[in-house]
Amino acid sequence: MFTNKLLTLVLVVQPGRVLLGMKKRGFRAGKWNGFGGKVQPGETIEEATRQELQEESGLTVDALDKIGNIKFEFIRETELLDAHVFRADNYNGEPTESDEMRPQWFDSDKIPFGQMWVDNILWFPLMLQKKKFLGYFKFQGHDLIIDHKLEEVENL
Ligand code: 6OG
Repeated sequence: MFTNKLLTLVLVVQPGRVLLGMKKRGFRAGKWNGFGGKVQPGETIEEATRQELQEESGLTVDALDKIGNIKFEFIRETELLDAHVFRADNYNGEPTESDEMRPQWFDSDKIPFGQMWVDNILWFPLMLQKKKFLGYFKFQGHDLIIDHKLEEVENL
């Protein structure tokens, strides 16, 4: 039996730069990523996205654009991750380090892909161009993609 885990991921983008967070603890520690996490029961996906962004970066945002949906499967694991990806082009507040995350701006042409989940390098270019996409990535362990699909779509 496969179970589905709903996740959110949000990228805060400014002209020429993107805000990423270094995860400080948990089994995903040591990687730069957008902000996000699990959708809790009773929460909408957008509420969860705003909540995680606020907790992890200190920022609030007005408009959130839905830009992608990515399904992650891990070989020999039964939990599928269903990540809803958003982009925010405006924000309020100042990026603030939390117990969980250390936020930092990166120039759009200097994204630290070597220290990110390996799927990011494939879909970041679409995200930066405001193109919407659907993705599927099958991982062996945490560092190897053994199968994937990525397509640009008009609507999500
Ligand atoms: P937790 O709260 O569950 O954080 N996430 C991934 N992001 C990318 N780009 N690739 C992956 O490859 C990922 N797996 C998880 C989604 C979940 C956060 O991490 C992201 C959520 O924002 C497998 O520790």
